[in-house]
Amino acid sequence: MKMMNSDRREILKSAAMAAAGSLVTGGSLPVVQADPGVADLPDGEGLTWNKAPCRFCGTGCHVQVGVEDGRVVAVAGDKAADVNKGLLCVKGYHVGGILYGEDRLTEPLLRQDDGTLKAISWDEALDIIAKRIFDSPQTFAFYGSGQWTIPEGFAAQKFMKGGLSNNHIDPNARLCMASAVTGFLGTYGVDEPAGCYQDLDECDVLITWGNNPAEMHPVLFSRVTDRRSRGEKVRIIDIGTRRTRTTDAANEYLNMKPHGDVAIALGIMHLLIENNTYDTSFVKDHCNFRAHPESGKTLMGEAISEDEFRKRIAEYTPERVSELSGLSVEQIRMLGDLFGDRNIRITSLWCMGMNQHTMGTAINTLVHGVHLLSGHFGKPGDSPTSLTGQPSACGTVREVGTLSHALPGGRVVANPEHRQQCEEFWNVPEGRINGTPGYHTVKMFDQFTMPTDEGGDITTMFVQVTNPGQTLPNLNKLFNDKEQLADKFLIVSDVYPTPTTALANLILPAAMWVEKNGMFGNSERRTQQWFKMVDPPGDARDDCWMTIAIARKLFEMGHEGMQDKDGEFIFAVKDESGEEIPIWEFEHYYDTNVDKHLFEEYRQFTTMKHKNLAPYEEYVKARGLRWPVVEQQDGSWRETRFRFSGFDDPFVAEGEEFDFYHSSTKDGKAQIWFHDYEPPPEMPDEDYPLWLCTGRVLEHWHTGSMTRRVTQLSRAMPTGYVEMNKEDAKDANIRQGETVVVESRRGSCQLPVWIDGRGRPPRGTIFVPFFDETKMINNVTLEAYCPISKQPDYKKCAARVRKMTEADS
Ligand SMILES: Nc1nc2c(c(=O)[nH]1)N[C@H]1C(S)=C(S)[C@@H](COP(=O)(O)OP(=O)(O)OC[C@H]3O[C@@H](n4cnc5c(=O)[nH]c(N)nc54)[C@H](O)[C@@H]3O)O[C@H]1N2
Ligand SMILES: Nc1nc2c(c(=O)[nH]1)N[C@H]1C(S)=C(S)[C@@H](COP(=O)(O)OP(=O)(O)OC[C@H]3O[C@@H](n4cnc5c(=O)[nH]c(N)nc54)[C@H](O)[C@@H]3O)O[C@H]1N2
Ligand code: SF4
Ligand SMILES: [Mo]
Repeated sequence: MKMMNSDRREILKSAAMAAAGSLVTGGSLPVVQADPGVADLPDGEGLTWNKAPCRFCGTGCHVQVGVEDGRVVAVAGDKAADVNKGLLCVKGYHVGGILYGEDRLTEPLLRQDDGTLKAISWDEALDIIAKRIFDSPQTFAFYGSGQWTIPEGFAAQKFMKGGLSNNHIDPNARLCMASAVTGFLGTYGVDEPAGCYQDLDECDVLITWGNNPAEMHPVLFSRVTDRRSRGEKVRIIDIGTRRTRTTDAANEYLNMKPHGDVAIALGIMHLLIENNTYDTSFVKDHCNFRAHPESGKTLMGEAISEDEFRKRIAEYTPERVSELSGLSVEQIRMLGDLFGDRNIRITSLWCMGMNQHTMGTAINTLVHGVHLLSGHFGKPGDSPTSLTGQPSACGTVREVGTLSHALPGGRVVANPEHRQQCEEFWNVPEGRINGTPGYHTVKMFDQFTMPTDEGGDITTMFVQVTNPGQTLPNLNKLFNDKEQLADKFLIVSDVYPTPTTALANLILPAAMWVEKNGMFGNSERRTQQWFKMVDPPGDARDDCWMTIAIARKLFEMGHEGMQDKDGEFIFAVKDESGEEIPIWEFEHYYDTNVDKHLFEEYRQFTTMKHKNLAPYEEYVKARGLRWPVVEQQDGSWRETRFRFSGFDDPFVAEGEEFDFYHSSTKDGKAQIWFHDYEPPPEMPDEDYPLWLCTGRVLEHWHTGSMTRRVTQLSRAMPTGYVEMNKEDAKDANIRQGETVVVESRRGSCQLPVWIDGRGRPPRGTIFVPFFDETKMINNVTLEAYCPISKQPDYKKCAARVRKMTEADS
C-alpha cells in the first residue's frame, strides 16, 4: 500500500512536471490535463483524500487533496465535480506546492524604529491593533479580498459595519468585479449571471470580449475546445486588443482598438434595429430602454422610449463604429448578422477587458443589451456571461457585500430599510450601521497615503489576503508614499513576505487554503465548502480568527460596538449547554466549526434578493451548489442553473417564460441601455506613443507570491517581460530579450522584451504581466476609474519603451 501511494505520488508528480515542462517550449500547450491515470483514490496507511475547491481562479474546479503525515502530498482532479470532471490546469495540479515555500511567515512581526522586524506574541499583536482601533475607530480601514473565504468576509463585514459603525471596508475585487456588479444592477436590478457553465456546452458561437480564458479560465475554456475534439461544431470569435492563446483556438480574431468594445456593442445594436432583426417580442415583453439623464451619470439612469433609443443608436453606423473600434465594416456587419440569427445560440464571455475600463459599467450594460435586444438570452447556450477572476469574488464580495457601499444579501448601506434588516439579523441596536458609504479602494489608499494634516483621514489599515503594494494602480501615488508617513500604521496578514509586507508596521502570519476551513463562491453562483486538512506552520493562524480575536480585545476594552443588543459579544458562539466557547483563543477556535456558525447566520440575509442558500451540511456533501438553492417537498435541496428562466428558476411563476423579478422598474423587465462612446482616459501622444495593456499569464497567480514559490511554475515562467510587436522593436532597434525601460508619466519599470511570444500585440501596443515583484509595472499604470463602479483601468495608458542608458543600471 505504501508503495502504491508513493507510486501514485510519482505519477501525479511526473504528470504535473510534464505539463509544466512542456510550457517552456510553447507551441500547443497542454494547459489542461485529465487525472493522470489514477482512477480511484483509496485511503490507506495514513494517506487520506478530501475535497476542496482549487485555491486559484473563479472557474472553481474541485481537487482531491491527498494528505499524509500532516502534509499535502498529492493533488488530483475531482471526477465527481461538475465544474471540471477530473480536469485541472497546471496551477491546479501544483496548488499543493503553494503551502510549502521556504519562507512562509510563521510569527507576528513588529517593525522597529530602525526598520527591522521583531517577533512578538499574538497577544501583543492583538493589543497593538485593538488599541489603535479603540483610540480612533473611524480612521481605521479594512482592505480585503475576493480570496477571502465567505465566513472570513462575513466576519470582517460584521466587525466593521455591524460593530464599529465604520464602512471603510473594501476588497481587491473593486479592482476586478465592480463594473460587472454595476452592469448587472443597471440591467437586471440584481447582481450576478443568469446563466451557468452549461452555456459553454451548448452554445453554437462563443464570443470572448477581450478576455483570455485559454490562460485565465483554462478548464472552463476546455469545455468548449473539447467539444470540437468530439466532432461538435462551435465557432469561437475572439475580440481583443492582442492575440493570445485564446486567439489560437478561435475561428476568427477581431482586433479592436482599446475601448473599441463600446463602439462594437453599439454597432451591433444599430444593425439589429436597422435590419429589423432584433427580437421584437422578447423586447416588448421583457425589456425597457434606459440612458443617463442629462444632469449626469447614475447607476439606474432614467427611462427613455424605444423611439429615443432608435434615434440615438442610429448614429452608430458600421462606418462610424469601424473608425472608433478598428474593426472593418464587414466584421461589424458579420457580428450584426450573427446576433440577428435566432436559430443559433450565442454565449458572450468577458472579464477584465470590459471591467477595468473607465466605461466599465457602460460596456457591461451594453453587452447585456446586445443579448437582450437580440433575444439571445435565457436558453442554455444563449447567454451574456461575465466571468469572475478570483475564487470567491462572487461568494465573498458580491454576495456577502464586503464593498464599502454594500451590506449582505444584495443590500446597501444607503438604504435605511436595508440597514434596519441587517441590524435585526445581527441583533445590534438600531442605528448601529452607518448610512454613508465608506471609501472605495482607490480613495481608501489615497486617504491612507496622504499626510494626516493634509486631510488623509485613514490612519490605520488592516490588509488581509491581498497584496496592494504590487497590485494597486499608480503605486507611486497610492502606496509607495506610505514609507514617508510615520504616523500611518499598516497591518498586513499574508502567508509570505511581499511588497505589501515590506511597508507594513505589523505583519501577521496567516493559515491558507486547506490549513483552515473555508467556503468560496465561483463564477456560476456555485457555493463550495471544504474542511481544514493540515496544520498551518508555526504560529500562522486563520484570518477569520484574527478578526474575531481583535473584536474580542475591543469588547474587553469596553468598546460598545462589540456588544449586541443583549450586551453579548457580537461573535459569541455557545455550546449545547449554553456556555460560550472562547473562539478568540486560538487553541479553542476549532472546538466548534466557526465557519458553520457564521454561514448559518449569513444564510438569513440571502433570501431578500432570491440568492437563497442551503444549510451548511448540504455543501459538505456536494461539490458546490448554485444559488438560489431551494428546499423541495421531500426535504432535498435543489440548485438553479438558469436564473429568470421559467423552465428552471423556482422564483419564476408557473407558466411564465421569463421574469426579471428584481427589475429596477418593478415591472419584471430588464433594461437595455444606451451610452455614447467616450474616448479612453489617456491616449498615446508624441511623448508616450504606445498603448500599454497589463494582465496575466497561465502559470502565475496575480503577484506570483504563491506560484513563484512553486518550482515547476516559476521555471516555466521565470520572469516578467514586455510583449512587443516585431516591427515596433525593429524600428527602435530593440532585440529579442534585451532589457528596456517601459515608462509613463507616472513611473517606470525595466523589463526584457519578448517578441512573438505568448501574446502578440499589434503595432503601437505593448503588454506586460504583473506577476513579477522584481518588475513592478504598476508604477507605470493609471488609476483613472469608471465613475459608477470606481474600478480602475489597468488595460490602457500611454507609455514608451526606450533602451537602457548607463543612468538606468
Ligand atoms: N493564470 C491565471 N489565471 C487567472 C488569474 C491569474 O492571475 N492567473 N487571475 C484571475 C483574475 S482575478 C482575473 S480578474 C482574471 C482576468 O482574466 P482576463 O480578463 O481574461 O485576463 P487579463 O490578462 O487581465 O486581460 C487581458 C486582456 O484584456 C484585453 N483588453 C485590453 N484592452 C481592452 C479593452 O479596451 N476592452 C476589452 N474588452 N478588452 C481589452 C486584451 O485583449 C487582453 O488580452 O483571470 C483570473 N484567472
Ligand atoms: N497591472 C495590473 N494590476 C492589476 C490587475 C491587472 O489586470 N493589471 N488586475 C487587478 C485584479 S483583477 C485583481 S483581482 C488584483 C489581485 O491583486 P491581489 O489580491 O493584491 O494579488 P494576489 O497575488 O492574489 O494577493 C493575494 C495575497 O494573499 C496572500 N495569501 C494567500 N492565501 C492567503 C490566506 O489564506 N490568508 C492571507 N492572509 N493571505 C493569503 C498571497 O501570498 C498574496 O500576497 O490585481 C489587480 N491589479
Ligand atoms: S482552471 Fe482555475 S480553478 Fe481550475 S485548476 Fe486551473 S486555476 Fe484552478
Ligand atoms: Mo481579478
